[in-house]
Amino acid sequence: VSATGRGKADVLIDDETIVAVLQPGSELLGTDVAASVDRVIDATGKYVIPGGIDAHTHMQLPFGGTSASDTFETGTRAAAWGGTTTIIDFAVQTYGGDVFEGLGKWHDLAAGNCAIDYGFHQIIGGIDEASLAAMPKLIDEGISSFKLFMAYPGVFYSDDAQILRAMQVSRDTGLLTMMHAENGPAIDVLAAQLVEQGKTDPFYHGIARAWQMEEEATHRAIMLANLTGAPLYVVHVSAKQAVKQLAWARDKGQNVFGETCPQYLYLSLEEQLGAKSDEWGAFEGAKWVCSTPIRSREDGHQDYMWQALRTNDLQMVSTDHCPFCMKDQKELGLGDFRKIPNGIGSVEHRMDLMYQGVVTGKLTLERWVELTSTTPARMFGLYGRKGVIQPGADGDVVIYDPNGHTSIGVNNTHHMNMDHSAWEGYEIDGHVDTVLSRGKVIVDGGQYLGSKGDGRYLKRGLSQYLT
Ligand code: DUC
Ligand code: ZN
Ligand code: ZN
Repeated sequence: VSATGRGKADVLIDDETIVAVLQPGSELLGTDVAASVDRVIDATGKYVIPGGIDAHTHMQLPFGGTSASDTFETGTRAAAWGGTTTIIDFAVQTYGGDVFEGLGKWHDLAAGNCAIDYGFHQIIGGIDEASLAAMPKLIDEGISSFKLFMAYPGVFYSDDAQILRAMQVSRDTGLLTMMHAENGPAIDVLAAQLVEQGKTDPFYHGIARAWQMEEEATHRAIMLANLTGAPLYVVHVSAKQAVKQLAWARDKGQNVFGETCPQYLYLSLEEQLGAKSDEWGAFEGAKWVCSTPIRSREDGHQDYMWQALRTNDLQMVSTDHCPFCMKDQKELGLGDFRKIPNGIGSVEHRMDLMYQGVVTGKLTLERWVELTSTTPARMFGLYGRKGVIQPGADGDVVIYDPNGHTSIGVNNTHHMNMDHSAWEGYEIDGHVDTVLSRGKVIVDGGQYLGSKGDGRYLKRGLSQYLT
């Protein structure tokens, strides 16, 4: 299955590289291919797809007084289990810090530890003369995109003047501007007022981060991009109103893109409000605290997201994988939702959760591949090597069994370094059987066969969606 069609074929891999896609039983240079190879993997009755590309992860991210609980080692291994063979993580520069020092730190964390190939985006958490001057040089480092935050004042936040200046660099260089679009200063006021009223449960996180805050920031980002001519990619879109802003800008011809995440397609504020456990009481809802927040099902956000994926008003699905344990991490926010570290762990489940869109008739098989692999490769300058099964591409191949079954959750031994799962109890029609990373079988028959350090750093080119 590719983004553009499906058919029966044999995939021939030599060492790390796909060298041919052949009609079944065909001959190559007069030899019977199947008889002359070292190993045959029989994928009869299953889908052979390009390995998943999760273009939004945060391994080991320092956040909210703690750090995301998956290391590059545990997080990329979990990704491999779930049929993802490439991640693009976010290196971090903070206010007053040096961009290349931040990047160097991320290289140190990842190098030699990853199960699958990885690239980086650069978070610019402090726009000043030094970081603006450094940004164009990121391209030589294989980094063709940077992320700004309209949220989190005092942490990663950029004001409009800073955003404008960074977008001018984006326009001039072809670096893709990625935006966390939420009005952080207004959200922080609402959040403080809720806490003052004694509304401290996790559910109020989503009330403070109202859809108006996302729609407004998305519109502002679009207009700043329009003015400067910067290409814009809005991350983790969760409000239907924000999607409408993106669609409006795209319909005018602006080079704007949107990503959503599985949590915004499945999880809801209503379920978070109703969540209670013996262990945690209403604080159970902390498992689903992330930003942008999960939103009301009654208001139709989830249905709208699925539709937008069909109609290409949204172009990609990434996870924003940013896991925290309940113990010692999420529980920092007991009594004050503002102190719950924001994030959900899903890197292992994205391919399965999105495949359910195929099972339920919301997506075609081809669209599934496009949203999870091919468009991410094109968007972030990896296409040709990644995101496609064709001669010359890396041998990143997943064999997916539509007749298999996957029970998700920590009690079903997920591989992420978390003491809970936001997805506990989800039952998947389908199963990741075999995963190849650059020709090496790293997951097969329920066994992990890879090793730490298999994954290499990917220098990315410019986005293939630049106009
Ligand atoms: N959102 C999250 O949920 N976690 C990390 C950062 C972010 O923007
Ligand atoms: Zn974000
Ligand atoms: Zn993120």
